[in-house]
Order: sequence, then structure tokens, then C-alpha cells
Amino acid sequence: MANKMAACIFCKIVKGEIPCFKLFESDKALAFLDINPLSRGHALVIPKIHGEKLTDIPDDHLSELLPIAKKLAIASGAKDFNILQNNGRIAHQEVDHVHVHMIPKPNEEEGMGIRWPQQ
Ligand code: IU
Repeated sequence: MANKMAACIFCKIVKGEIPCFKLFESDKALAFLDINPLSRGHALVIPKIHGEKLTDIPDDHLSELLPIAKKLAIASGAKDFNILQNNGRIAHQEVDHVHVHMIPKPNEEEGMGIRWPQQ
């Protein structure tokens, strides 16, 4: 576990060793803009403790993630959005540190209405 944490990109982001565009932080969670966004405002919400899959993270850390994703969705101004969470390679997980995606969907009439600067 210690080796995996040392090599984990998202653990390095939590420790401030790799920069991110931070959107929200609490004792147990961090939210930042995805470096390769699927849409403007695509954000990730992660537990600060390391765990590869949802099943590796205690409930009291997991329970913060969805309310934060909800705050980000509201703050993005997007009317429509996806919340996604992938576990394992077959399920398209690329980064082995639990993360929840908040992906705003473009509004054809009004544009995205994103209220924070882009990376
Ligand atoms: P996935 O659910 O594991 O497939 O998503 C990983 C996401 O992490 C993906 O959208 C990447 O663009 C994103 N990401 C990032 O934001 N910063 C990074 O340094 C790395 C990946 I590596």
C-alpha cells in the first residue's frame, strides 16, 4: 500500500506535490478540474486517503464525495450533467485512486454558463 500511495498521482495532488486547479477542499476530500476535460468544467472529487476502488474506502470518507459533486454541478451553472465513478480497467478506470467525475453537459441554447476560469 505504501508503495502504491507513493506512486499515486492523485495522492501527489493531495499532498501538493503536483499542482491542480483546486475547486473545493475539506478534511477528507478534494475537488479539482480534470486535466483532460470531456467538457468545460469537468471536475474530479477524490477522497484524500488512498484507495483504488470504491470498495477500498470507508463510508465516512465516501459520503463526502457526492454532496461535493452536487455543489460543483450547481456552481458550474450547467442544467444537465453526469456523475460517474469507474472501478477497474474493464469499467474504464485509468487512475487507481477513487474519483467521482462531475461532467457538465453543454446547453445548446445558453452555452455552458461555467462560472470558474478554465485551466
Ligand atoms: P478514469 O475514471 O480513471 O478513467 O478517469 C481518470 C481521469 O483522471 C481522466 O478524466 C483524466 O483526464 C484525469 N486525470 C487528471 O485530471 N489529472 C491527472 O494527472 C491524470 C488524470 I494521470
